[in-house]
Amino acid sequence: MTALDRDGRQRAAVANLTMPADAQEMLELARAEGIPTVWDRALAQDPQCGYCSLGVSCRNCSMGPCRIDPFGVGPQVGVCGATADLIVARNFGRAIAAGSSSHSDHGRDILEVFEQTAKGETSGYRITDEAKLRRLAEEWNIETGDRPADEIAQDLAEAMFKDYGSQKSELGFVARAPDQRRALWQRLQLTPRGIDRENVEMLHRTHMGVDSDYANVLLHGLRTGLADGWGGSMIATELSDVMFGTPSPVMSTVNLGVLKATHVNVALHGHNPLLSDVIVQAAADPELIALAREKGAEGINLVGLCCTGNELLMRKGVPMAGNHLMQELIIMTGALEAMVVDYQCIMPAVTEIARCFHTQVISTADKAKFPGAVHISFDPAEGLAIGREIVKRAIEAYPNRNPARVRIPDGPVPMMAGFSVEAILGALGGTPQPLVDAIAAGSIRGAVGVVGCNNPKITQDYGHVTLTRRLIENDILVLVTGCAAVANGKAGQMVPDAAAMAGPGLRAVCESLGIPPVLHMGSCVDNTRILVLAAALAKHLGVDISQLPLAGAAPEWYSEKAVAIGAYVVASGITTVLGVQPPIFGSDKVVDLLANGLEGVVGAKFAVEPDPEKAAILIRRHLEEKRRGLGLPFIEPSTINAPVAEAVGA
Ligand code: SF4
Ligand code: MSK
Repeated sequence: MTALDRDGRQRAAVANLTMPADAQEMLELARAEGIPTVWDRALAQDPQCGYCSLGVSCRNCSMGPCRIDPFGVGPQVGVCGATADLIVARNFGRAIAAGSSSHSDHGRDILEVFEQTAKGETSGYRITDEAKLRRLAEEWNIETGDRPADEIAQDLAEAMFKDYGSQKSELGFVARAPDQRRALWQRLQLTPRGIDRENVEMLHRTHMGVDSDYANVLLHGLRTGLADGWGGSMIATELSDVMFGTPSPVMSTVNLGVLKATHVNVALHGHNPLLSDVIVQAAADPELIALAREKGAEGINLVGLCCTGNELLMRKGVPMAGNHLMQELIIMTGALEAMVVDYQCIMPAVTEIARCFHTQVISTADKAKFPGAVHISFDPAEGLAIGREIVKRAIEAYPNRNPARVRIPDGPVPMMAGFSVEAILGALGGTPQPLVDAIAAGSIRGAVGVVGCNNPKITQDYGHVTLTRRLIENDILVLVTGCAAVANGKAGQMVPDAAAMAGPGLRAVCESLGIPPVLHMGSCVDNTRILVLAAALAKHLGVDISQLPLAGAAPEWYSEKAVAIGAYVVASGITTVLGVQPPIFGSDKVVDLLANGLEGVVGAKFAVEPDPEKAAILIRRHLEEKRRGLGLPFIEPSTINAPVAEAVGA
């Protein structure tokens, strides 16, 4: 069924916009109530600017803004003389720097609280995984012996803070990469030096009149991405494990059905686990549970959204309400008392839709305020008290709920999460050898990281679910993070029984280990776990990462962080397929370098393929090529071709 929006534009049927049934139900409700959502705003932007879509517009200085005519009739250079190649490369480089800065600033926030915790200056935090702390300290050449954990942690924090500066020639975690890769980075001057340094240098290079060689700008883009992947993001992941626990397999549930009509519902949204961890502690406080009962609720129900949700799901099994495009639809249930947000991927629109309900949006990071939200400033020294204050506010909102407007979609879906590298190696008996054997024997063709967001340009979850399904049918192990993980969870592809959906080789491996064919490795910053696993496999075999049958895919990406991830994954030697066209097609040279030339430089490249069915074929062929390079046997393509819509009941 189609309908017109407020301005008379033709809306698509909800089934064309989103695949999961819970989202379709809530989107129909939003339409019936005349409440606009992300899909309406996307329609209102149509047609989007063609210059910007091609990447050929520039507003880096006030002689501009400038744009290049892609048809070759109008201007072919900006006021300063910049060509389309340079403008596209500079825009791409700045997107990498923005994404890398976002992850790395998140990492620094964790690092600061880690240091304060080691000094005994926080409330509600502790070192949970001391064994991991000691392993990390040894890796960073910090004396461990029988020194107390807090002392070791302070030294480790000091060493990691230095990685943010510009004093070093190489980041600490670069030592994890195989020797061949490190030598290549050294030769190409891609070895990331300081996290802040590479990001700042990218902004400097892309100022008018600095780096005017498009290829040189793009190469620095790779270095900037590497500072994220092997720097800021990796610090975020590893220290989060030390403070909140290294994930191990855990069963939970996913979709809007995780909300409870009888409970005070609190959604934790964003990326940083610092505040949400203390909220989990506060929600278990008997005094607050008693207060919730006094107000007429049966208890307090915490649910996750986006990557804060993934952090909590991975470590504590907190149920997951949904991915990126669910953040407005969860408010439509009328059963959400509070949405607590930290930062990244929080649409400013959530406060507007919350005004139609009793939902309180509570912002917590001083660097991310939202007009219309209540702001409760996060302070780690008062972590637990702030967590309690937030939960109390949610409880106090419960009596304002209108029971007549409550509509929670049925049936949460079970999903398994918690596959840290430690958990995966643990399941394999402490060594990657069984995985190597399975790949060599052909039971597993290879492994692919399917990661990234939702984007209203693509039917929500369709790209993730379809690509993943085709890969596992072809005996390809899939590693997921971020919103891709949530999409696969909703589709029922992340339980051990989903092994039945896989090809015979992968199925047998999963059944023998009791694991799903799609492994949840965490949040966006946790893509570094995939790097660590790839590096461990390569080192074990004595080859470079680029020789392994691996690939990356971001079928529904939207964020600058995804561009940074793509940059470090490719620069680490893993070819990556994007499902949404990046704004680079205004320059044939940039496209040629990223989609072809890079292969000869870093042994990997980007590809763009919006159709996940075709992307799956492209990736399978890529893995076959890598297998051939290692002298491994060819495996026939799968003949299974199950309709993915059935998997989600759409
Ligand atoms: Fe125009 Fe050059 Fe200024 Fe960009 S940097 S806005 S292309 S003059
Ligand atoms: S939350 S960056 S929409 S994966 Fe990490 Fe999802 Fe992408 Fe945000």
